[in-house]
Amino acid sequence: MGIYTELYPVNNHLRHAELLDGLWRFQFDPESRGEADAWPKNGLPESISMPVPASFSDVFTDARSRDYAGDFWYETAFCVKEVSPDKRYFIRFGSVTHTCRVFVNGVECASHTGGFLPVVADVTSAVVPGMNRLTVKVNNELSETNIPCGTTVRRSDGTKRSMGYFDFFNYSGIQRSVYYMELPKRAIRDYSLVYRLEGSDAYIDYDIEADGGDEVSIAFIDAEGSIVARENGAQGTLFIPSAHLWKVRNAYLYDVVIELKQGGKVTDRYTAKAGIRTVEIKGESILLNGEKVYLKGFGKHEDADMIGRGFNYAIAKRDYECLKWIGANCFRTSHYPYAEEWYRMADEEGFLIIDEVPAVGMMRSIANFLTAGRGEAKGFFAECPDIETLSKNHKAAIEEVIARDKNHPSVIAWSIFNEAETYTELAEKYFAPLFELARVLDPQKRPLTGALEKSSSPAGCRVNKMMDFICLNRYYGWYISGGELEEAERMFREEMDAWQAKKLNKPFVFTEFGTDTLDTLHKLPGVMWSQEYQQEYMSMHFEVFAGYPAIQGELAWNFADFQTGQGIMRVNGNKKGVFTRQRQPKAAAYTIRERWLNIK
Ligand code: CKX
Repeated sequence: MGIYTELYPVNNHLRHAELLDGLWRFQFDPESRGEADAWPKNGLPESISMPVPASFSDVFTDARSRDYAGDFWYETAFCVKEVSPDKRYFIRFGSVTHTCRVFVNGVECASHTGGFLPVVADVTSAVVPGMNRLTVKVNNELSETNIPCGTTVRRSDGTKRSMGYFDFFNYSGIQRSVYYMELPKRAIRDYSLVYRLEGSDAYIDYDIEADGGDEVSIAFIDAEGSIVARENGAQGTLFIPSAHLWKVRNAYLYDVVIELKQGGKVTDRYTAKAGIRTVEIKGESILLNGEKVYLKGFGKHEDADMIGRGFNYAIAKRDYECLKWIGANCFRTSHYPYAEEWYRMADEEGFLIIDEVPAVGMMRSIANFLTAGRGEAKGFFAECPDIETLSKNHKAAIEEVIARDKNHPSVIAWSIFNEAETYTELAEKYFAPLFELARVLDPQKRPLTGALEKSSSPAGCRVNKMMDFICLNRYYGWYISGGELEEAERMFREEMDAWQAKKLNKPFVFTEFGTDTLDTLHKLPGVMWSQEYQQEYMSMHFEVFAGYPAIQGELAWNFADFQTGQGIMRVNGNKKGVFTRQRQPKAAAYTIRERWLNIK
């Protein structure tokens, strides 16, 4: 089955999972002296307290700390009651942004590159009974060889400044929950489920990976608590007659119980939720359980006041309530995989997710939104200093996101990139093996896509042939013909006619369209940045969408206003939210709601 991110932590009499969230110790290390000075062994010498999970930036009141780039350290302690030869001990971080090394009692136990997927440290050989010191060295510098792409420069005073080739603040730190886990020495490591429907019956091909155990079993339990299917063996097929299907905004979840026995005794048990559903692309349609589905929703960010990109249940819950209120059924995890809790909540609420890897910024441009919005991208791959390392990190993200999210019914597609160069031979060569990899790795063979900016034109794009459905990010009426909606509509239709003429026989989904809008500005007639203009812009798009049957989804940009770097085009962030950063509706939210509640 490939790599493990260790299964999402669960607690039962055989598995122990303890949250280490709270106030940790924290220290910047601009001269990178922490290792030479043995901080992992001796402790952080001048630390301050820092909340986990949260981005570090917005808790500070000075700009240098907020914008810090370089090495920084976190430290906490955890308790191991007894060290048993029958157990293995782990620390599991939801993510550490962007690279890290993990030490327990001064011993290095793991390192990881990539800031949006789990970091799992097997700390078995480093723990002692009683209190243990956990130290994490983090680095948040951006480069062209890791994703998301960007660059790190030095200011005249020698301090570092990271500049993303992307339009969101480079929030970093320990932004997701951290668990201390005790697992049986021989444990259930991974499982995958693949669904086939025949009439109202479901067949579930399963594959369980467990340490040295062939006495493995799996059971599906329905909402009433009855076991509806059970099989023994690491691989096999479960059969559920008259199965309850997981449907859009009408989710039915079964409990899955996987057990590992040794000598007739249960030695490990893993429990999870599962939703039975199929996803496929047929011609110009997206089918869920064989039925057509039209995607309505947003590109989002993990972004909020104070906590930055830190996961917070209340914010996620509010977001789902706003999504329900407005009539959405889908979102794209632009531009990186989100905290696992988002997917668990989507599974429960019946939302569809286009799961995106953090491959954003493959375009050498700091004001990338202008470059991409106007189709003026000059290319990236030809000058990338080390394309092999970039590709290795990109592949690792694909591998890890599929390993982590493959069993979520909410995940209906993988997005391999956002707004990358796609119109050169180099780009084609770069992306072909990545799409291939994703196809091989996903047991459910979900559709693959990538979000195309304006330079990826119907005539020039060489990557859309690898995609099962085509995602377009377009800004007619904003970056192109801003304030001129009639002219914008004409140009928009021209491009759509050109796509239509290609007869690709694939669905199109708009993964971005929107206008920066100030929640304080009203103007009649509408002008750019006013709430009225956002409404008119949306209405124009809805008319265009209706004219092209291949368009099978509309994910507006963005769900909510979000923080970006500073610049003359950004007023304390990107204001394309249909909701404010505090999750209150702008006027366009009502226009959209009126439409989406009426699209069945
Ligand atoms: N797309 C066409 C990527 C997003 C930006 C969005 C914007 C751009 C537009 C480029 O991350 O926020 O400019 O609003």
